[in-house]
Amino acid sequence: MKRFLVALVSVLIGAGVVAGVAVFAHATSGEPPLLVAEAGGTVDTPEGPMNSASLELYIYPNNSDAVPGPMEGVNALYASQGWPFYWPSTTLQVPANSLVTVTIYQYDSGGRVFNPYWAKVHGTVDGTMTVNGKTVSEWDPTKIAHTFTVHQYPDAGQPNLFVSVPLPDLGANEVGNANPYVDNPKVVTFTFKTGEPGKYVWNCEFPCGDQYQEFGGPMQQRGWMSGTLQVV
Ligand SMILES: [Cu+2]
Repeated sequence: MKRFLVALVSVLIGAGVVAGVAVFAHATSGEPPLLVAEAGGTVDTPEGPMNSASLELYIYPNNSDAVPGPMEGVNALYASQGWPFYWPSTTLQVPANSLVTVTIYQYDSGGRVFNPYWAKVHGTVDGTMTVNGKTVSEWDPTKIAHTFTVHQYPDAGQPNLFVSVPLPDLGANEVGNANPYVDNPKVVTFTFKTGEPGKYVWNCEFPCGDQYQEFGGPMQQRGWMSGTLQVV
């Protein structure tokens, strides 16, 4: 009986450690809550009718009383860093086999993107986006704030999905520091097609962080300038 109790206790301790590690890992991963695209109606396309959905995202230059920024897990530790971030979440879900329209309200300043490839629009319907209502396929590489760039895992056996749009900057003197920051953000819209379900990652390819080549800080911390895109 004693041996049984010792075994039972050690199993319980083991389970407790596993549960503790799981809770700790979740707390430190800082994955923001899931943001599900809003379903739209059926749209006629050259390939026939398709479902549609839409997502709205905001990019703020820093957090504020009105917009606290990502606070999940370890992200709360970075709340005072003044990092730029996507809002309200970087954990995105969109429907499969659909036309997904994303609108991004961009409130941050920027500068030159190292690689002009990221100043061009890739992977959207017609290869275009709109900026404040005007249709374009690229932007001045010296006036980029961030990018929204969807990749897939290198070894993923799922449909290819690559979408990247440059997000135009505001002039440094145009950027406010309190919500709503400024009255005239750059408003970017673009539409892409999803295929069968898959799990993708997305990030910003404009080095808006710190440390090595400005690719540290918010660039490498989930919840700020990178996240996941689930196609379901
Ligand atoms: Cu960025």
